[in-house]
Amino acid sequence: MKIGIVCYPSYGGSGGFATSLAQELANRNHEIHLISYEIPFKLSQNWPENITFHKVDAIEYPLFKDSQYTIALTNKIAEVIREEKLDIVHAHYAIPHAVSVSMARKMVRKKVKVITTLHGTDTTIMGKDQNLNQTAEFALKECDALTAVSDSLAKEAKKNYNLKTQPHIIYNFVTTQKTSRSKLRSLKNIFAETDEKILIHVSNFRPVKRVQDVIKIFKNVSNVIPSKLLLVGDGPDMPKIKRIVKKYKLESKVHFLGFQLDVAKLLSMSDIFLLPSQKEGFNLSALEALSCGVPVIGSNTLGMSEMITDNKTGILSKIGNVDQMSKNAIDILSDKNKWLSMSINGLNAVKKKYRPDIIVPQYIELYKKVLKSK
Ligand code: GMT
Repeated sequence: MKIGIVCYPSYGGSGGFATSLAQELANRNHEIHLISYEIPFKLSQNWPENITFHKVDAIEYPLFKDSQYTIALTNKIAEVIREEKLDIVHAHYAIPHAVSVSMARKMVRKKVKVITTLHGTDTTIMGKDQNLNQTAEFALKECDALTAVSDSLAKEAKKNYNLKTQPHIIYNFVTTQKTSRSKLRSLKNIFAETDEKILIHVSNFRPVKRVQDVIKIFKNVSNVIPSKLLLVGDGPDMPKIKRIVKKYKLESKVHFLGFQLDVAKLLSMSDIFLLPSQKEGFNLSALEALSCGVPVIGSNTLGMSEMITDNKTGILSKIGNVDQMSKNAIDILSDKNKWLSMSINGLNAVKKKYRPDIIVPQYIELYKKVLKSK
Protein backbone atom coordinates (compact mmCIF):
# COMPACT_ATOMS: atom_id res chain seq x y z
CA MET A 1 0.00 0.00 0.00
CA LYS A 2 0.96 3.66 -0.55
CA ILE A 3 0.47 5.28 2.86
CA GLY A 4 0.77 8.93 3.90
CA ILE A 5 1.67 9.52 7.56
CA VAL A 6 0.93 12.99 8.96
CA CYS A 7 2.41 13.79 12.38
CA TYR A 8 4.46 16.14 14.53
CA PRO A 9 8.23 15.57 14.19
CA SER A 10 8.58 15.13 17.98
CA TYR A 11 10.91 12.43 19.35
CA GLY A 12 8.42 11.12 21.89
CA GLY A 13 4.66 11.00 22.15
CA SER A 14 2.40 10.89 19.13
CA GLY A 15 5.11 12.08 16.72
CA GLY A 16 7.63 9.55 17.94
CA PHE A 17 5.08 6.77 17.73
CA ALA A 18 3.96 7.78 14.22
CA THR A 19 7.58 7.78 13.04
CA SER A 20 8.17 4.30 14.51
CA LEU A 21 4.98 3.08 12.79
CA ALA A 22 6.19 4.56 9.48
CA GLN A 23 9.51 2.71 9.86
CA GLU A 24 7.79 -0.58 10.70
CA LEU A 25 5.39 -0.25 7.73
CA ALA A 26 8.31 0.56 5.42
CA ASN A 27 10.16 -2.52 6.71
CA ARG A 28 7.06 -4.49 5.64
CA ASN A 29 7.50 -3.15 2.07
CA HIS A 30 4.76 -0.52 2.11
CA GLU A 31 5.53 2.79 0.35
CA ILE A 32 5.49 5.49 3.03
CA HIS A 33 5.18 9.27 2.59
CA LEU A 34 5.79 11.12 5.85
CA ILE A 35 4.45 14.71 5.93
CA SER A 36 5.49 17.20 8.62
CA TYR A 37 7.28 20.56 9.12
CA GLU A 38 10.66 18.92 9.70
CA ILE A 39 12.31 15.50 9.54
CA PRO A 40 11.47 13.52 12.72
CA PHE A 41 14.66 12.83 14.70
CA LYS A 42 13.94 9.08 14.86
CA LEU A 43 13.69 8.95 11.04
CA SER A 44 17.04 10.69 10.62
CA GLN A 45 18.58 7.93 12.78
CA ASN A 46 17.02 5.04 10.81
CA TRP A 47 15.66 5.89 7.34
CA PRO A 48 14.31 2.89 5.34
CA GLU A 49 14.61 3.59 1.58
CA ASN A 50 10.86 3.35 0.92
CA ILE A 51 10.07 6.31 3.17
CA THR A 52 9.87 9.71 1.45
CA PHE A 53 9.75 12.84 3.58
CA HIS A 54 7.60 15.79 2.37
CA LYS A 55 8.36 19.06 4.17
CA VAL A 56 5.59 21.54 4.93
CA ASP A 57 6.92 25.07 4.63
CA ALA A 58 5.69 27.76 7.01
CA ILE A 59 4.27 30.90 5.44
CA GLU A 60 5.66 34.21 6.68
CA TYR A 61 3.51 37.24 5.80
CA PRO A 62 3.15 40.41 7.90
CA LEU A 63 -0.62 40.29 7.83
CA PHE A 64 -0.73 36.75 9.25
CA LYS A 65 -0.62 36.18 13.03
CA ASP A 66 1.02 32.76 12.54
CA SER A 67 2.49 30.55 9.81
CA GLN A 68 -0.94 29.28 8.57
CA TYR A 69 0.49 25.80 9.17
CA THR A 70 -2.87 24.01 8.91
CA ILE A 71 -3.50 25.46 5.44
CA ALA A 72 0.05 24.80 4.26
CA LEU A 73 -0.19 21.24 5.62
CA THR A 74 -3.55 20.66 3.87
CA ASN A 75 -2.03 21.94 0.64
CA LYS A 76 0.96 19.59 0.96
CA ILE A 77 -1.23 16.56 1.76
CA ALA A 78 -3.39 17.22 -1.31
CA GLU A 79 -0.24 17.54 -3.44
CA VAL A 80 1.23 14.28 -2.11
CA ILE A 81 -2.09 12.41 -2.56
CA ARG A 82 -2.21 13.48 -6.21
CA GLU A 83 1.47 13.06 -7.10
CA GLU A 84 2.13 9.85 -5.19
CA LYS A 85 -1.33 8.33 -5.77
CA LEU A 86 -1.74 7.47 -2.08
CA ASP A 87 -4.18 4.75 -1.01
CA ILE A 88 -4.43 5.90 2.62
CA VAL A 89 -3.52 8.98 4.66
CA HIS A 90 -3.06 8.29 8.37
CA ALA A 91 -3.06 11.36 10.65
CA HIS A 92 -1.60 11.13 14.15
CA TYR A 93 -2.95 13.54 16.80
CA ALA A 94 -6.27 15.11 15.88
CA ILE A 95 -5.25 18.76 15.91
CA PRO A 96 -4.61 20.03 13.32
CA HIS A 97 -3.87 16.82 11.43
CA ALA A 98 -7.43 15.42 11.23
CA VAL A 99 -8.63 18.80 9.91
CA SER A 100 -5.93 18.87 7.24
CA VAL A 101 -6.37 15.30 6.01
CA SER A 102 -10.16 15.49 5.76
CA MET A 103 -9.99 18.83 3.90
CA ALA A 104 -7.25 17.56 1.58
CA ARG A 105 -9.29 14.52 0.69
CA LYS A 106 -12.24 16.73 -0.34
CA MET A 107 -9.91 18.92 -2.41
CA VAL A 108 -8.53 16.03 -4.46
CA ARG A 109 -11.86 14.18 -4.78
CA LYS A 110 -9.94 10.92 -5.11
CA LYS A 111 -10.74 7.51 -3.62
CA VAL A 112 -8.03 7.99 -1.00
CA LYS A 113 -9.08 6.90 2.51
CA VAL A 114 -8.25 8.89 5.65
CA ILE A 115 -7.70 7.61 9.19
CA THR A 116 -6.89 9.52 12.38
CA THR A 117 -5.28 8.07 15.50
CA LEU A 118 -6.10 9.83 18.78
CA HIS A 119 -3.12 9.82 21.13
CA GLY A 120 -4.09 11.60 24.31
CA THR A 121 -4.02 15.33 24.87
CA ASP A 122 -5.69 15.80 21.48
CA THR A 123 -8.73 14.32 23.17
CA THR A 124 -8.36 14.85 26.91
CA ILE A 125 -7.36 18.52 26.70
CA MET A 126 -7.94 19.80 23.13
CA GLY A 127 -11.17 17.81 22.85
CA LYS A 128 -12.64 20.05 25.54
CA ASP A 129 -11.24 23.33 24.23
CA GLN A 130 -14.18 25.47 23.03
CA ASN A 131 -11.87 27.20 20.53
CA LEU A 132 -11.06 23.95 18.72
CA ASN A 133 -13.43 21.10 19.43
CA GLN A 134 -16.22 21.79 16.91
CA THR A 135 -13.79 21.85 14.00
CA ALA A 136 -11.91 18.80 15.30
CA GLU A 137 -15.21 16.94 15.78
CA PHE A 138 -16.31 17.77 12.24
CA ALA A 139 -12.97 16.57 10.83
CA LEU A 140 -12.91 13.34 12.85
CA LYS A 141 -16.41 12.51 11.61
CA GLU A 142 -15.16 12.96 8.03
CA CYS A 143 -12.51 10.25 8.55
CA ASP A 144 -13.09 6.70 7.25
CA ALA A 145 -11.83 5.28 10.55
CA LEU A 146 -10.53 6.43 13.93
CA THR A 147 -8.23 4.65 16.34
CA ALA A 148 -7.21 5.45 19.92
CA VAL A 149 -4.17 4.21 21.83
CA SER A 150 -6.25 2.84 24.71
CA ASP A 151 -9.80 1.77 25.52
CA SER A 152 -10.29 4.57 28.06
CA LEU A 153 -9.06 7.16 25.55
CA ALA A 154 -11.48 5.75 22.96
CA LYS A 155 -14.34 6.17 25.45
CA GLU A 156 -13.16 9.73 26.29
CA ALA A 157 -13.03 10.54 22.56
CA LYS A 158 -16.57 9.25 21.91
CA LYS A 159 -17.82 11.48 24.72
CA ASN A 160 -15.78 14.61 24.00
CA TYR A 161 -16.28 14.48 20.23
CA ASN A 162 -19.89 13.18 20.22
CA LEU A 163 -18.85 10.23 18.03
CA LYS A 164 -21.49 7.70 16.87
CA THR A 165 -19.10 4.79 17.46
CA GLN A 166 -16.04 4.32 19.62
CA PRO A 167 -12.68 4.50 17.81
CA HIS A 168 -10.84 1.22 17.19
CA ILE A 169 -8.38 0.46 20.01
CA ILE A 170 -4.81 -0.18 18.88
CA TYR A 171 -2.20 0.12 21.63
CA ASN A 172 1.27 1.64 21.32
CA PHE A 173 4.29 -0.60 20.71
CA VAL A 174 7.92 -0.25 21.78
CA THR A 175 11.13 -1.73 20.38
CA THR A 176 13.35 -0.95 23.40
CA GLN A 177 15.26 -3.86 24.97
CA LYS A 178 16.63 -4.26 28.51
CA THR A 179 20.42 -3.95 28.84
CA SER A 180 21.86 -6.26 31.50
CA ARG A 181 22.71 -4.44 34.72
CA SER A 182 26.19 -5.94 34.86
CA LYS A 183 27.06 -4.04 31.67
CA LEU A 184 25.71 -0.79 33.17
CA ARG A 185 27.71 -0.71 36.40
CA SER A 186 30.11 2.01 35.23
CA LEU A 187 27.21 4.08 33.87
CA LYS A 188 25.29 3.68 37.13
CA ASN A 189 28.36 4.79 39.12
CA ILE A 190 28.20 8.17 37.37
CA PHE A 191 24.84 8.86 39.02
CA ALA A 192 24.62 6.75 42.17
CA GLU A 193 26.61 4.77 44.74
CA THR A 194 26.51 0.99 44.35
CA ASP A 195 24.08 0.55 47.26
CA GLU A 196 21.79 3.39 46.16
CA LYS A 197 18.52 2.89 44.28
CA ILE A 198 17.74 4.90 41.13
CA LEU A 199 14.32 6.40 40.45
CA ILE A 200 13.70 7.81 36.97
CA HIS A 201 11.16 10.01 35.19
CA VAL A 202 11.05 10.62 31.43
CA SER A 203 8.74 13.17 29.80
CA ASN A 204 8.41 16.49 27.98
CA PHE A 205 7.95 18.29 31.32
CA ARG A 206 4.54 19.75 30.49
CA PRO A 207 1.98 20.54 33.25
CA VAL A 208 -0.06 17.41 32.38
CA LYS A 209 2.91 15.28 33.60
CA ARG A 210 2.74 16.65 37.20
CA VAL A 211 6.53 16.46 37.55
CA GLN A 212 6.21 18.34 40.85
CA ASP A 213 4.70 15.11 42.23
CA VAL A 214 7.75 13.18 40.96
CA ILE A 215 9.96 15.42 43.13
CA LYS A 216 7.70 15.06 46.19
CA ILE A 217 7.63 11.25 45.80
CA PHE A 218 11.42 11.15 45.46
CA LYS A 219 11.82 13.42 48.53
CA ASN A 220 9.75 10.95 50.62
CA VAL A 221 11.53 7.88 49.25
CA SER A 222 15.05 9.31 49.65
CA ASN A 223 14.29 10.08 53.33
CA VAL A 224 13.97 6.32 53.84
CA ILE A 225 16.04 4.66 51.11
CA PRO A 226 19.46 5.90 49.86
CA SER A 227 18.60 6.84 46.29
CA LYS A 228 19.09 9.22 43.35
CA LEU A 229 16.58 10.61 40.86
CA LEU A 230 17.19 10.87 37.10
CA LEU A 231 15.05 13.43 35.25
CA VAL A 232 15.16 12.81 31.49
CA GLY A 233 13.65 15.25 29.00
CA ASP A 234 12.93 18.96 29.02
CA GLY A 235 9.99 21.30 28.62
CA PRO A 236 8.04 24.30 29.90
CA ASP A 237 7.82 23.11 33.53
CA MET A 238 11.60 22.64 33.94
CA PRO A 239 12.28 26.02 35.64
CA LYS A 240 9.52 25.29 38.18
CA ILE A 241 10.92 21.80 38.82
CA LYS A 242 14.45 23.15 39.38
CA ARG A 243 13.02 25.62 41.94
CA ILE A 244 11.22 22.80 43.79
CA VAL A 245 14.39 20.63 43.85
CA LYS A 246 16.27 23.58 45.32
CA LYS A 247 13.51 24.32 47.85
CA TYR A 248 13.68 20.72 49.12
CA LYS A 249 17.53 20.86 49.14
CA LEU A 250 17.71 17.81 46.84
CA GLU A 251 20.26 19.18 44.34
CA SER A 252 22.89 16.58 45.29
CA LYS A 253 20.44 13.72 44.71
CA VAL A 254 18.75 14.80 41.46
CA HIS A 255 20.35 14.57 38.00
CA PHE A 256 18.82 16.73 35.24
CA LEU A 257 19.83 14.81 32.10
CA GLY A 258 17.81 16.75 29.49
CA PHE A 259 17.00 15.06 26.18
CA GLN A 260 18.68 11.63 25.95
CA LEU A 261 19.01 9.42 22.87
CA ASP A 262 19.58 6.10 24.61
CA VAL A 263 16.85 6.11 27.27
CA ALA A 264 16.78 2.27 27.36
CA LYS A 265 20.20 2.17 29.06
CA LEU A 266 19.14 4.74 31.70
CA LEU A 267 15.89 2.82 32.28
CA SER A 268 17.68 -0.55 32.48
CA MET A 269 19.87 0.63 35.35
CA SER A 270 16.92 2.19 37.23
CA ASP A 271 14.80 0.62 39.96
CA ILE A 272 11.49 2.53 39.72
CA PHE A 273 9.88 4.60 36.91
CA LEU A 274 7.69 7.47 38.17
CA LEU A 275 4.76 8.81 36.12
CA PRO A 276 2.09 10.64 38.19
CA SER A 277 0.43 12.35 35.16
CA GLN A 278 -2.94 14.10 35.25
CA LYS A 279 -3.90 12.40 31.99
CA GLU A 280 -2.19 9.80 29.79
CA GLY A 281 -3.67 8.36 26.60
CA PHE A 282 -1.23 5.50 27.14
CA ASN A 283 2.45 6.50 27.70
CA LEU A 284 5.36 5.23 25.67
CA SER A 285 8.00 5.96 28.33
CA ALA A 286 6.19 3.85 30.94
CA LEU A 287 5.95 1.06 28.35
CA GLU A 288 9.68 1.42 27.65
CA ALA A 289 10.30 1.16 31.40
CA LEU A 290 8.43 -2.18 31.49
CA SER A 291 10.44 -3.36 28.45
CA CYS A 292 13.62 -2.60 30.45
CA GLY A 293 12.39 -4.48 33.54
CA VAL A 294 11.50 -1.40 35.63
CA PRO A 295 8.32 -1.36 37.78
CA VAL A 296 6.09 1.70 37.31
CA ILE A 297 4.68 3.87 40.09
CA GLY A 298 2.16 6.44 38.94
CA SER A 299 -1.40 7.64 38.58
CA ASN A 300 -4.33 5.47 37.53
CA THR A 301 -5.28 7.75 34.65
CA LEU A 302 -6.82 6.48 31.36
CA GLY A 303 -4.37 4.27 29.41
CA MET A 304 -2.00 3.79 32.34
CA SER A 305 -4.65 1.68 34.10
CA GLU A 306 -4.76 -0.62 31.05
CA MET A 307 -0.97 -0.90 30.71
CA ILE A 308 -0.03 -1.42 34.37
CA THR A 309 -1.41 -4.32 36.42
CA ASP A 310 -1.43 -3.32 40.08
CA ASN A 311 1.09 -5.26 42.20
CA LYS A 312 2.17 -7.20 39.10
CA THR A 313 4.04 -4.68 36.90
CA GLY A 314 3.76 -1.63 39.15
CA ILE A 315 1.31 0.20 41.38
CA LEU A 316 -1.02 3.06 40.39
CA SER A 317 -2.78 5.46 42.75
CA LYS A 318 -5.25 8.33 42.50
CA ILE A 319 -3.90 11.40 40.72
CA GLY A 320 -2.06 13.62 43.22
CA ASN A 321 -1.89 11.00 45.96
CA VAL A 322 1.84 11.50 46.51
CA ASP A 323 1.83 9.85 49.95
CA GLN A 324 0.40 6.59 48.58
CA MET A 325 2.76 6.64 45.58
CA SER A 326 5.72 7.23 47.92
CA LYS A 327 4.65 4.36 50.16
CA ASN A 328 4.23 2.04 47.15
CA ALA A 329 7.70 2.96 45.85
CA ILE A 330 9.27 2.30 49.26
CA ASP A 331 7.44 -1.06 49.54
CA ILE A 332 8.76 -2.23 46.17
CA LEU A 333 12.31 -0.95 46.73
CA SER A 334 12.46 -2.58 50.18
CA ASP A 335 11.40 -6.03 48.98
CA LYS A 336 13.88 -7.64 46.52
CA ASN A 337 11.55 -10.50 45.64
CA LYS A 338 8.61 -8.17 44.98
CA TRP A 339 10.83 -5.95 42.80
CA LEU A 340 12.20 -8.92 40.82
CA SER A 341 8.76 -10.40 40.25
CA MET A 342 7.42 -7.04 38.99
CA SER A 343 10.48 -6.58 36.77
CA ILE A 344 9.99 -10.00 35.11
CA ASN A 345 6.20 -9.49 34.81
CA GLY A 346 6.81 -6.17 33.02
CA LEU A 347 9.23 -7.73 30.53
CA ASN A 348 6.74 -10.53 29.83
CA ALA A 349 3.79 -8.13 29.47
CA VAL A 350 5.61 -6.14 26.77
CA LYS A 351 6.72 -9.30 24.95
CA LYS A 352 3.14 -10.61 25.01
CA LYS A 353 1.18 -7.48 24.06
CA TYR A 354 3.23 -4.47 22.99
CA ARG A 355 5.82 -5.53 20.40
CA PRO A 356 5.69 -4.23 16.77
CA ASP A 357 4.86 -7.68 15.35
CA ILE A 358 1.70 -7.68 17.48
CA ILE A 359 0.59 -4.07 16.97
CA VAL A 360 1.63 -3.14 13.39
CA PRO A 361 -0.50 -5.92 11.78
CA GLN A 362 -3.54 -4.40 13.54
CA TYR A 363 -2.96 -1.13 11.66
CA ILE A 364 -2.41 -2.99 8.37
CA GLU A 365 -5.62 -4.95 8.93
CA LEU A 366 -7.52 -1.70 9.52
CA TYR A 367 -6.01 -0.12 6.36
CA LYS A 368 -7.15 -3.12 4.29
CA LYS A 369 -10.63 -3.04 5.84
CA VAL A 370 -11.01 0.68 5.13
CA LEU A 371 -9.76 0.27 1.54
CA LYS A 372 -12.39 -2.40 0.92
CA SER A 373 -15.19 -0.23 2.32
CA LYS A 374 -17.25 1.98 -0.04
O1 GMT B 1 3.24 12.29 26.28
C1 GMT B 1 3.18 13.44 25.79
O2 GMT B 1 2.93 14.46 26.42
C2 GMT B 1 3.26 13.59 24.30
C3 GMT B 1 1.89 13.19 23.84
C4 GMT B 1 1.50 13.75 22.53
O3 GMT B 1 0.42 14.32 22.61
O4 GMT B 1 2.23 13.63 21.55
O5 GMT B 1 1.85 11.76 23.82
C5 GMT B 1 0.56 11.20 23.66
O6 GMT B 1 0.73 10.17 22.69
C6 GMT B 1 1.52 9.06 23.13
C7 GMT B 1 1.66 8.08 21.95
O7 GMT B 1 0.42 7.51 21.61
C8 GMT B 1 0.82 8.42 24.32
O8 GMT B 1 1.55 7.28 24.72
C9 GMT B 1 0.79 9.46 25.46
O9 GMT B 1 0.12 8.93 26.60
C10 GMT B 1 0.06 10.70 25.02
N1 GMT B 1 0.26 11.74 26.03
C11 GMT B 1 -0.77 12.15 26.81
O10 GMT B 1 -1.91 11.76 26.69
C12 GMT B 1 -0.40 13.17 27.86
